Amino acid sequence: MFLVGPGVKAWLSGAQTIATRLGQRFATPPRESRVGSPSQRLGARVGSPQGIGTEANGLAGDDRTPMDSTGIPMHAVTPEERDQFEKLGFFTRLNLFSETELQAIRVAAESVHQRVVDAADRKSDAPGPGSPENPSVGPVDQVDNQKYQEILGSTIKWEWDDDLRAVRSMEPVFQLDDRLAGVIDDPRLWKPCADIIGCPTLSLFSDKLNVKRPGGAPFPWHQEGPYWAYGAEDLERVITLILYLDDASVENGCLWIIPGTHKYGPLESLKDRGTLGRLYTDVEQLEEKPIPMDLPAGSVGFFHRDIVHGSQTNRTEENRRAYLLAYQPAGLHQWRNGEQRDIKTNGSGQA
Ligand SMILES: O=C(O)CCC(=O)C(=O)O
Repeated sequence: MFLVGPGVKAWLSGAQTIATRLGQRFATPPRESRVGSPSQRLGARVGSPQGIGTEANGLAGDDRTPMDSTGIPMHAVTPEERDQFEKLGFFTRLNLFSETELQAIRVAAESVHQRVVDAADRKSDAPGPGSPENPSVGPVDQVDNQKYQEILGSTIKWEWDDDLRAVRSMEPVFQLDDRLAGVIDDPRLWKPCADIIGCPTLSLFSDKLNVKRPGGAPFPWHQEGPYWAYGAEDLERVITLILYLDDASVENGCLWIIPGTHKYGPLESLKDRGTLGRLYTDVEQLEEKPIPMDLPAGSVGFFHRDIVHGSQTNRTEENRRAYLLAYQPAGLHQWRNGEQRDIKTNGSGQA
């Protein structure tokens, strides 16, 4: 059965408007897709490991940016990082979170995943979708080969393959676990974003947990900007990041990005990929080459909302989990649920 619920409909109609507005901006003849082609392995080298230091994370004062012993703000963006962000649309920082911290975040992620699956399974026994017995679990909306469901206040994207019975992504998710809420307030994550967007205090725009199980499906090439355009209050000042909870490799489906593509703004979408094609980027028009963001667990990639990115199937036997956050200036509302969640600038982030 083809079901599209109100949430997904609103999302798609917003995306359609954007796709229509973009029109025929690029007339370059199609070329072979480059995912999987030989690439520069910039991922592990472009980052700078400064700002690291779980133990050296010393927060000065209650309500201020953490300072080092000389009064310089910690976690601040370096001129090199800023320059790279402007030119290429991203920078990375390696090993920002320790194994102990990561383990706590993984436990939180798995507990949330289990709650969602349990809630959905209980729902399957209930008499029909959206039943009053369980209002926190909505009906399944199927769009092309993807299934969406509202569960416990989160939009769940299920794995394409029903046999996996796993979630691909959940957004928002921090409301389900305080340990994730702590990560959002971690200055190692928000401070570089505050510097890039030039705003000292931030609010959460979106938080998303991507649980890529063995065999987990790819994410086609896309940009975040067109997804977010119709729901953001200050799209120009939304910045996003990926925190890897597991080592991310080409084999297990790390993120791939196409450096420099943020400069184009929203790009033309795919015409022949069903309803969702409007949200995927047609990469045949691009000269730039993709690179894998293959980084160790605990590393973070900060990237521009319009950089083209995607990922491949997890072809290993291990999980490839990641927590993705997007920040915006303080006082604005989240994308999915319209609620306001300002960043606590005294957050330690200790999960
Ligand atoms: O986690 C991944 O593999 C892809 C993430 C992504 O591009 C997204 O969630 O927008």
